[in-house]
Amino acid sequence: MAKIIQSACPLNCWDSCGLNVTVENNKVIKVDGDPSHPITKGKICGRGRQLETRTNSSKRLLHPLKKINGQFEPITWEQALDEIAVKLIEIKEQYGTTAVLHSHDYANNGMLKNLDQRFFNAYGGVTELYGSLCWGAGIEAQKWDFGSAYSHEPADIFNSKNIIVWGRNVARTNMHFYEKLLEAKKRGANLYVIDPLFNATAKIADQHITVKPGMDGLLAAGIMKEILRLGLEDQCFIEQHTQGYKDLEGLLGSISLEKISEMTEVTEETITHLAKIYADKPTSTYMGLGLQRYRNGGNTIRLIDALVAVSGNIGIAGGGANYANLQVGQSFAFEELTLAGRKQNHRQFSIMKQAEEVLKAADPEIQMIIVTCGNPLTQVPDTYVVKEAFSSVKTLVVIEQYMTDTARMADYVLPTTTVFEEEDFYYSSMYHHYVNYGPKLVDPPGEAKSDLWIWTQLAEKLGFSDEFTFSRDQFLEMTLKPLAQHGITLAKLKEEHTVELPVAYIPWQDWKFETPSGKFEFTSSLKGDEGLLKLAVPDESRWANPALAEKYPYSLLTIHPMRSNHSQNYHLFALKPQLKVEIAENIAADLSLNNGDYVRVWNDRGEVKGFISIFANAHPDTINIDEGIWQEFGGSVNLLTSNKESDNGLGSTLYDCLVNLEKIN
Ligand SMILES: Nc1nc2c(c(=O)[nH]1)N[C@H]1C(S)=C(S)[C@@H](COP(=O)(O)OP(=O)(O)OC[C@H]3O[C@@H](n4cnc5c(=O)[nH]c(N)nc54)[C@H](O)[C@@H]3O)O[C@H]1N2
Ligand SMILES: Nc1nc2c(c(=O)[nH]1)N[C@H]1C(S)=C(S)[C@@H](COP(=O)(O)OP(=O)(O)OC[C@H]3O[C@@H](n4cnc5c(=O)[nH]c(N)nc54)[C@H](O)[C@@H]3O)O[C@H]1N2
Ligand code: SF4
Ligand SMILES: [Mo]
Repeated sequence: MAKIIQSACPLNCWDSCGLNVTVENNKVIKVDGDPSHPITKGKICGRGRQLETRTNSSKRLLHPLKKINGQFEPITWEQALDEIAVKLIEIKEQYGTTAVLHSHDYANNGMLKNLDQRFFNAYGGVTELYGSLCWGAGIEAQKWDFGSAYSHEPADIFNSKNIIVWGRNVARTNMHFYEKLLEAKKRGANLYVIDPLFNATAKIADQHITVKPGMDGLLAAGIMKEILRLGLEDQCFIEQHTQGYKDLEGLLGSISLEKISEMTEVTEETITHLAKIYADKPTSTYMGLGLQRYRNGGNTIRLIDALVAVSGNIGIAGGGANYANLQVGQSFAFEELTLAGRKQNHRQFSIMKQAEEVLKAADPEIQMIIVTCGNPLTQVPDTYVVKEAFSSVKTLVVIEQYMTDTARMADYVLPTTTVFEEEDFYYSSMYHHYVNYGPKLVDPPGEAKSDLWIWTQLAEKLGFSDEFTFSRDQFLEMTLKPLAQHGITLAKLKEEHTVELPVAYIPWQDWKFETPSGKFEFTSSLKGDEGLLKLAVPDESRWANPALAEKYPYSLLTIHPMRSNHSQNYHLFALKPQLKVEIAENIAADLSLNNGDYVRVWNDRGEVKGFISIFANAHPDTINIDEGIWQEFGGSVNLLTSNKESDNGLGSTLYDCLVNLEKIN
């Protein structure tokens, strides 16, 4: 008999939905939304529904594989784990444990996915990645300004008179926030969308403001200039709760509004209009992650934070500089779970430049890469270099559900479970603050095993099995310890399936910031001279590099796909996916291109080919190709992107990318 069981979406996504999963005869039949979830209320997206296909697909990896003479051969788990363990022991003895690189991302939001760190720490400490391809520049920026990156609770949007969605593709990437926007509009709020693309959220906005990609920091500076000129700033907040205001005034005085309008390609009139909207409080700002994936990404977010501060929209209902919600992750204990104190050796590579670092590494050279929850061959910038690096190491181990571009390169591929085949709980530090429980619903196919099982077996072979003699429940309980005082236990989570975490609904309401000064810092006291705000521009722009802009006149965005979570769904589509090159109308006119034309897009790093789709109302000279597409379908788009880090070192510059384009046959 079919049964419907509550579960959770594990995907790296703003929404962290509650699911209702229909199971019959040890098989997942259907994935739906859980109507009782307080935020996601029974609605889910296509990626969530596709978890059924992700679980049942005949393309699943079913057996451990070893590459022998260039071909994958199935081997037993015993052989695979024995051989990997022997290599790990030899590497430790000969080169030291940091000769192993752990390459990962966050493809699964399960708490127990963090146990990979426990394994590597107990092994002795490997080369780890720091920074984030995703949101790194902005998180660091808000740490400098506020002390941390916190968002208002979802229902607070109904207190906003004006809502600014700044570079977040809400209708596509954050569907439950989109529903809130529709409701807020119905209740009378005005919605403004600032984005180079006329996306589905822009379509419901009262006004869509297009901006030259990467120029949002300057736009924020222009809006602040106008706020000051019109005397609309919040004097009281500035005087009592901020530091570095004089520096900010100096910076704003160093550039004219005319120049800002020229550089941002936004009219002076629009900038003045936005100044009035910010002053007509409460105005909330919801930033996306796209707008900080530039060389100047840290400064961009800091200037937007400064705008929210100057206009007095911090710590008030209906306001906020909403970017991420780190309060969620901070609710749990990680020390005991990951055994951070156990590592004896330590080396870090930036996640952006991991490939370049592998190629450069000496003392010790990288002997082995182990990949978990990531597909670097499609997702990490500068794919040529990633390919070179990942094929240069002696042993590449990839723990995967599918034969991805990265898995294809591996020496060992270890088949792992999907969400419904193991127990865990799931959360996202991006939007809402509810945690969802996901029980084990079905057995994995073939010989697929959970990541935790793999770590446990390897730990035994390496002589630290004691660190893994805990049940799943015991591991989960470890992380929930700080929540016991709030009555949140594993038993409660299992019973209720979704539990609200004790976080601030309106962050910074007491205006006590987590910065060194305790104030909002226009000039960060964490960083010396580096702490001053700057009017920075993207590296690949006519302002920073006119010669490059001459050769490559178009800005390339590679935003997140509608129907796939990054690279996870393309191979499961009924129709073979194609690479779509979306271009602004002026490019189509200049190059006489029509929908469906086959084109080559290139720069000094690489090229991809695909089919034209003309994007109405996009900012001039802007191109988009959705990210995530596999090599066999025309990818990776990261053949074109740069592995440079953002200004503050912790973010990517994936959208800071100039290209050229031509029609081919
Ligand atoms: N469908 C779907 N949803 C997803 C994901 C997915 O892969 N697919 N991934 C999830 C993950 S991991 C993340 S990080 C989030 C990301 O969520 P978002 O931040 O919404 O998505 P991105 O695709 O990173 O950024 C897209 C928006 O930023 C705009 N943008 C780009 N450059 C600029 C700029 O310079 N200025 C301004 N103002 N706007 C700019 C783009 O035009 C686009 O509208 O989405 C999550 N949700
Ligand atoms: N050009 C460009 N590049 C981008 C982006 C962009 O906007 N443009 N976005 C960036 C962003 S925001 C992010 S977050 C990253 C995402 O980068 P990744 O996290 O690397 O991308 P995914 O495709 O989500 O997942 C990678 C793999 O993890 C596997 N996986 C899923 N669950 C599990 C599990 O439980 N265990 C194991 N071992 N594996 C699992 C999946 O099968 C998948 O193949 O990409 C970044 N790259
Ligand atoms: S991918 Fe995001 S929106 Fe879709 S079901 Fe999962 S959590 Fe919900
Ligand atoms: Mo992300």
